[in-house]
Amino acid sequence: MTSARGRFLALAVLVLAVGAPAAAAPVTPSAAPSGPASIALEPQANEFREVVDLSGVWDFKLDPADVGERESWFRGLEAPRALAVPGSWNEQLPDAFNYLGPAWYFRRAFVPRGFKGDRVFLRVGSANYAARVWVNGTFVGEHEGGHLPFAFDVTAAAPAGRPVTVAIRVENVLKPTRVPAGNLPPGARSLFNSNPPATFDFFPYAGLHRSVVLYSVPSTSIEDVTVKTALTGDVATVTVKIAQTGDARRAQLRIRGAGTDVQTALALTGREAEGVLRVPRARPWSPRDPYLHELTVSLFGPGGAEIDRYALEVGLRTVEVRGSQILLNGEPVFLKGFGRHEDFAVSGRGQNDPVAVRDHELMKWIGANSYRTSHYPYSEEQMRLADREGFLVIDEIPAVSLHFGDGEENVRARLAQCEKDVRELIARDKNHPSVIAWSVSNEALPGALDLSGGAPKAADPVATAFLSRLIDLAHELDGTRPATLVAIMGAPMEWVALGDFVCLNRYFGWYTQAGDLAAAAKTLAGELDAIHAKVPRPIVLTEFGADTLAGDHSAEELMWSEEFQVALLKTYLDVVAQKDFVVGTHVWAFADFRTAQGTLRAGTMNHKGVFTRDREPKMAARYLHDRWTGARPAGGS
Ligand code: BDP
Repeated sequence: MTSARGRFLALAVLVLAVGAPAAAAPVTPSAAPSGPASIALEPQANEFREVVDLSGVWDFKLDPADVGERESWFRGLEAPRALAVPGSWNEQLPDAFNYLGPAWYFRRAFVPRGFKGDRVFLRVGSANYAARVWVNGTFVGEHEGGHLPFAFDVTAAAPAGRPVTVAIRVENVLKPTRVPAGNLPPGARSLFNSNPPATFDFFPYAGLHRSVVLYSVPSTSIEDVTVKTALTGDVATVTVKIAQTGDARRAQLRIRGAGTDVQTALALTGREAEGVLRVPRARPWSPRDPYLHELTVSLFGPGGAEIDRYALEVGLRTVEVRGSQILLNGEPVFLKGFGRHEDFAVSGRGQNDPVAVRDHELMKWIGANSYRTSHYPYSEEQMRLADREGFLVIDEIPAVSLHFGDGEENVRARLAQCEKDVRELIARDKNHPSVIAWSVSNEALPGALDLSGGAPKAADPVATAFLSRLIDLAHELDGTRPATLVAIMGAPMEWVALGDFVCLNRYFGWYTQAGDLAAAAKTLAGELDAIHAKVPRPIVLTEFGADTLAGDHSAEELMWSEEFQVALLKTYLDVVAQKDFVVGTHVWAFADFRTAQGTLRAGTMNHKGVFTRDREPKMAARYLHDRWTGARPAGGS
């Protein structure tokens, strides 16, 4: 048993073990960059807080010579082009498809008068990959890593009741030290030989992918809320830890819903305090009944008046790994669903709420109850959709195709970025009932890759220590959820064994044993048994699938045809149905998605979708619908 797993189980037994609070630098109003502010609480508007969403069409300019900063482009752009935020620039601008270098966003806005006397922040939902930010011409801070939000205190730079300018320089230059990496030195391990030179199988879209907002909070305010839920019989225990900025002495917690209205007062003697709410006759959250209660946290001033409030939707549920099962609310659960991407024509990786809503509708139609945020954190809106629609989500950091053979310094840089991603992800998503596990990497690459399904080679200890550190960190920050990593075919057993449950991506019958599904079934069955014998924990098959050209048909079930995709999925699901330790099947992928150019990817697309990129069903969608919604007993594969 690894130390990571040992520690997790110990915490799981305690159920309500208290996790570390989200990392948050102290915030001081000042014109100079004060370091990043907490991103734990998504901005919200109420009597005490205001939000101005800056989504829309911004001024934009590519900066291939990288002169913008020297020439003060943060004060305004000469001859700007128009670009929509959120949205990647690559498909909005036909001449910038492959451009990943620096580019500038600029827009004018107005800081509402109502912000007066409050602290004001600028929050960017996602800038891929690195961003530097100016407000009214003043540099306020920078951030590395796509897919996760960052915020800066701009109280001094953006006075209330005045016009404001926001300038953001974004670049997505592919580098070996980034996560995920690109532009590897010759000879370094990479699965893909593509243009742009990514190490991963999805297009490296660039730009402001989620909204940019200005928001205000009172000078004494709620900075963080961490909710943990436990169920004993029909009583739910909701443990709420709050952190404040300022010196309030009194808070109140209140939970409402399903006929419940329970509150408790909380005395504050410092920055943090914890209170417990007991909900009798609780209505637990589950995919079948994703009921959300409303939790409100209020702070009170010295005169007894309410001075700040934050509301949160809470699902009463527990998650646990026991033996070879994953338990939701104490009952074994089977994960049916997909690996997905945030990907759509023109908007690229930009937040596209209509597509997200349709995806969740289609997943419900098909009978899915689960997905993985492959291969990076999705928008906060999608996480809230998952909560309300009842999906069980494996929430993943952008650590795809990690490699370890390019020297200590690069490995160390990537580890630091991965640790930052784990911290930011858990700070952001820790209160979502839909999130049942953290995934700290997808398909880390062993030095020598063997796809045969035979006994794997021994691991590189540096790589094992790297991955183990990330699992440990997830456990340290959140003692209530399992942590895992997703193993590539041929991954060393030491890595497979690091997670609280095992996640495997398998492509027998496609990349190996091409077109031979009988051989694929045999290899898969044998390998599952061999892995379970060595690591007796639940297994989720997190990827399996076949590239399929919509409209290509063949009576012989030939590769690339719709018939072959159905046959391959059936083969895998039939094998899994014989293995009670396999507790989930995520088909790769939900929909076709854009990749970099390369010989493996016709039409610059990965075609393993069960739906096309515009969300039309292939034959496999109907097949899965029939299998997952109908004939098979509950808990089947
Ligand atoms: C796995 C990766 C995934 C790829 C998929 C494929 O995890 O990102 O898109 O295989 O090759 O290697 O389709």
